[in-house]
Amino acid sequence: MKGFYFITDAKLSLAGNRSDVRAASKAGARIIQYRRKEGTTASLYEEAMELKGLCGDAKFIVNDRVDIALAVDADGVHVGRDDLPVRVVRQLLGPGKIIGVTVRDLEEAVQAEKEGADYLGVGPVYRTSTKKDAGPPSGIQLIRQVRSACRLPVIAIGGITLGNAGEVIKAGADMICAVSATVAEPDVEKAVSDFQRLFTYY
Ligand code: TZP
Ligand code: MG
Repeated sequence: MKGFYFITDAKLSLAGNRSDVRAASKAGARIIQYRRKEGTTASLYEEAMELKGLCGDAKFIVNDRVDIALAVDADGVHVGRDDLPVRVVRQLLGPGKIIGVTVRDLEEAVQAEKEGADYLGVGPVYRTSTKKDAGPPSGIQLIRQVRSACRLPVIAIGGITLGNAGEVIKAGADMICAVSATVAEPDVEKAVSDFQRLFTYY
């Protein structure tokens, strides 16, 4: 799959998750991830249920929380090193669901592929202040390395803007994810459309 991967961020958002998800879906985002680090399980469940209904043709992925993904019958889950291991997530979700894994180096990428991930979230490619513990930037070199060593779709994340997204796609990213460059923009639909359009050029 090629195109834009949207992630919610209620803290950075100007218009709120609901409005952002509607805008991202309208602009043609291929995947929409519900990412929320705070709040009760009840409120996460309720919001996930609502957002899933606004995704249209985009796949709906829940960050971290396998229980919420199962509860709302999401298309998949995105996990990182602080979350359940991929093989356990697979046991819980079954074969038909999407499991995305955050990887920060080539070794983690190869490992995640072996364990049965469906796509690799690679980064942070550039410096980012959106995720405080994202680690040091990898640069586009890591995108190239993962692209040539792994067969899974590569989703680039971290500090990506309209200005640098082209070189990230050229380095081999199948999808681009940009949080602050979309949710913190006054016109989220336009911002996502602009990213999505890059895939017709590169
Ligand atoms: N994972 C790695 S970097 C990141 C996440 C969730 C945040 C990316 O945000 P931004 O604003 O696009 O740099
Ligand atoms: Mg996580």
